Amino acid sequence: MERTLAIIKPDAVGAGNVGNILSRLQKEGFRIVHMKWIHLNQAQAEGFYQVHRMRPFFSSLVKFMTEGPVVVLALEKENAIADLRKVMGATDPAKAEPGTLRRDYAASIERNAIHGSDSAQSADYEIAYFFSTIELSGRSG
Ligand code: FUP
Repeated sequence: MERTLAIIKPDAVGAGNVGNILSRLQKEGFRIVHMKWIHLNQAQAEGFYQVHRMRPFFSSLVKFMTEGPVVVLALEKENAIADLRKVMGATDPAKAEPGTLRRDYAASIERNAIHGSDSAQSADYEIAYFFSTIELSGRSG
């Protein structure tokens, strides 16, 4: 079993698509291990996207990620990391395959509905970024 971190982004939360996205993830076989509703502040969003801090879109991305609440999920499944990326679709929804979450729910490369970890190392880092020791040591692990 593998774990990955997903974030239902402010555009999808604001549009009322949390239920649809959770339902789709569960239909695809992901088990929700941890879940959190949070409205990130600027420092928290900047910290999460620190690998992109030198990119031209960084400040706009941080502004978007703090415009409203997000739903953060630790998901478990065999091949969770690659499979979530497949269900999400390409970063740019115009290039995302039909039936992917970004094709169905995203508006642009920035307002793209959902985040998913891109590697095992990112998944470990990102799960620990959002979930505390008490959550990660509970009975769901
Ligand atoms: P992804 O892993 O598919 O989320 O995409 P990236 O890691 O390449 O980018 C991370 C986030 O940066 C994207 F979700 C949206 C944002 N981004 C932009 O806003 N503009 C860009 O040109 C590229 C990425």
